[in-house]
Amino acid sequence: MHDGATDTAKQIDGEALRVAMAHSLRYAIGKDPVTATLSDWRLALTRAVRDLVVDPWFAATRRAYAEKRKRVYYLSMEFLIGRLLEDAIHNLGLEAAAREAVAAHGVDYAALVDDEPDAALGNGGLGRLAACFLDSMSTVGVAAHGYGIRYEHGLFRQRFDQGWQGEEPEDWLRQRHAWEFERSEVAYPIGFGGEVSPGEGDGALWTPSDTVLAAAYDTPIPGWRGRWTNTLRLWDAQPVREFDLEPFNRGDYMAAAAPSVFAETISRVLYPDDTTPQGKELRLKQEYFFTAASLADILRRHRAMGLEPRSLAAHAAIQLNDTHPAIAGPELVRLLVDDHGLDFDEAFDVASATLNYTNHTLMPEALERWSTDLMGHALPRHMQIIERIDTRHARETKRPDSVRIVDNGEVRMGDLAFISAHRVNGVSALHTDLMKQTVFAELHALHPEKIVNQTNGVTPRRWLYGCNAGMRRLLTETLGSEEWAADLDRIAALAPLAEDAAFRERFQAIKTDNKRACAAWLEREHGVSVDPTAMFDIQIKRIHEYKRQLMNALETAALYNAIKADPSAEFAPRVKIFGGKAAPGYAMAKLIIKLINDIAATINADPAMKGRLAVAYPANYNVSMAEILIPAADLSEQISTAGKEASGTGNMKFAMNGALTVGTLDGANVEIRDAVGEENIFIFGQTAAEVLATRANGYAPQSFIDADPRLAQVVEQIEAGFFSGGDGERFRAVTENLRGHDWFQVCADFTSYYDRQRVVDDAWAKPEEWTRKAVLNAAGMGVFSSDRTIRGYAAEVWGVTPAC
Ligand code: GL2
Repeated sequence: MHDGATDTAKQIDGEALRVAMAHSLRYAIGKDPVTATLSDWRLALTRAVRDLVVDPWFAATRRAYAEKRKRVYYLSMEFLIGRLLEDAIHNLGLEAAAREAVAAHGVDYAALVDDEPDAALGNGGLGRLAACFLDSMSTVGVAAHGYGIRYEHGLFRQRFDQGWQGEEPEDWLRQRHAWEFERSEVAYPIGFGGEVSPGEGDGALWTPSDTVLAAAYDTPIPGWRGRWTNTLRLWDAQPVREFDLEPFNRGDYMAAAAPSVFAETISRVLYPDDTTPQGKELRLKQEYFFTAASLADILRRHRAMGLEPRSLAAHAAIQLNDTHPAIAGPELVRLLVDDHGLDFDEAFDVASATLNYTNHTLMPEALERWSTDLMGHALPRHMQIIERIDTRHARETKRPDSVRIVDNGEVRMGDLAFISAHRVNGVSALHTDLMKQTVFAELHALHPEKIVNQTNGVTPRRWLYGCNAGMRRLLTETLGSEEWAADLDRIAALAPLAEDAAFRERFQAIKTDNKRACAAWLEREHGVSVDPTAMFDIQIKRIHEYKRQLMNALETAALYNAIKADPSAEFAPRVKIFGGKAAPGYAMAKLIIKLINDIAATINADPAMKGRLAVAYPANYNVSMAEILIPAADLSEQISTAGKEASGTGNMKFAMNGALTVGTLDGANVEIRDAVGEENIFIFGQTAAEVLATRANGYAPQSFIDADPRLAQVVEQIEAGFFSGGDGERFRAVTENLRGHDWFQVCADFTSYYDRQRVVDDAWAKPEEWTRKAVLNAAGMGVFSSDRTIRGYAAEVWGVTPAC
């Protein structure tokens, strides 16, 4: 591992960067310092930093060619990257220079960095994982391209109207995106619909009825110290011709613009559904659009190196991030057969040796299925190929009827992805085991070598070095250099220091500083005032019934009741913080948001709660908000119904920043417990097996409500409109569900959760002991660096050797 020796990033001092900024402001932005706005200055710094990325970027590309490196292509519908400027500055070791340069221009550095809009090209964990992987592939030196869609509008902006979620379009591209390079010469026609006629051999001639252009935009992704730099290539949908002249001449301007409207719709907006696909035609078109463009680009690069299409698997590994790009199997076969003249079997062998598939959820409703009508209409040639893949698989495995890709008038994309892949992976040990036992049980029995586990990770550059300056300094001083940021295993050296009182004190002081900064931000941006000495108990993630924000809200209300009933009782003073968006069409999730906000309003308005309990729900949770909240957390809520959260990644970010976890044995929580020790984490609730048994034995949530008066009281209060100004109707859907079905077993786990929270209270009462545990949590997090994850994929899925 490196210790600073061969860094390729050009070192530049503050004065040189100041000059570069002035130059960019003038010649790239076209502004003069007198009229420059904060955004102009930000763009100027971005351009100056981007210039410094270019040489290491070229160097990595040259090296990849010279060493004939096998390339990794990461196809993902989502890249939740957030802001890029500070990340690049940190990776390139430019922070001191950047601060000095910005100050020399009389601009506030923090305000400048904060001016960058979040690139919110993703919904949640899956998209953020893709962003962490980009950073890690560049840091460990895997020659890679990320491929996705350049959405004009990322994930919607959330606002609260009297506590109800409202949505506004997001427009991150309104200001120019100074990181990207437009590649107008790289554009591929992508067809839809139309007719297929037989061709030679296995080939066919597809004549699409509509065609759009996929145009490339490249963003360089520099790794740690610029030792390697990869490319994120996002596709923008453009019309093949801007407008039709004939209707234009007639004065029919709407008809004249029709071709560009159809084309541009494809990359207009990110679907805001997290885990539940809507089966909309536009979504299928988006999926095919970016997958087809990416494969065309991959094959072009392969040919440009003088290589035969047959040898693709030796030179390229393609990773399908969930089933969204699963059409890659049939598309690659189509290209190889129809355009390159391979026969079907040969083509399928190449495709299935090149493609790999990551599954991110077990919930059966989340596995994409497309009706054969829709697929046959939108992609007629692909429908033929899918049927052929299906028949071949059934024949080869001698299973003509079980496991069919095309089943009941639907194409099952999970099965298609599995069958088209060389390796299939789950994202935590538990998830991978459950995959083998449930969704892919039959396919696993037929192909026992395919499924492997690659437990998720997060990049320590953004999620520790970048977001927690205090911890960064402490770690660098303690570990002797900044290299821990690219070799997180070094953090294990903190473990013995958990016993050192002086060290604990410094560790705790950093947490307190972060909490103060977070409290000031909450007050300034969201108008909530909280006590920074109270425990910051945080649940931030998409709002989903299986994630059980409802259980947290019920526990909050029960704690409120307990404090009211006995004001002298000892509970840890807490600030409960929630953050997250609900899919706009997910009525129950939106109702849960309103309930949390109603409970918050009731508690925050009660003077008896002062210094004891407060609830904050800042609107519009995003990556940048996470970067403020995570370093300030004392307690991390990871309370999904066991067996439902494939991995989670927020759980890792919190523990890395010294928060303790209260959680179920779900997803990567299991591995976090193993890494930090059972006594340093608050596990509660049923196991995945117990959840299934409870359901199988005729789960009756009412019996759990009857058995716990604390839960019964809260449910009755909600029904009586206690938190909602006497409106007993508002949350009927919530309480009826709790008493009736309670699919995610909130009632079954409530008692165990409430009681565990009181153990958390006891632990909080012993600050030395709490900090000891917090240090041990951070010390155990080496394994949850996404660098480890990428090295795992490199060795076990892609067959590549990292360069760094
Ligand atoms: C998810 C899982 O729900 C989550 O547990 C996992 O950590 C991430 C990344 O693997 O993937 N699956 C999914 O569809 N979304 C996720 O966050 N949106």
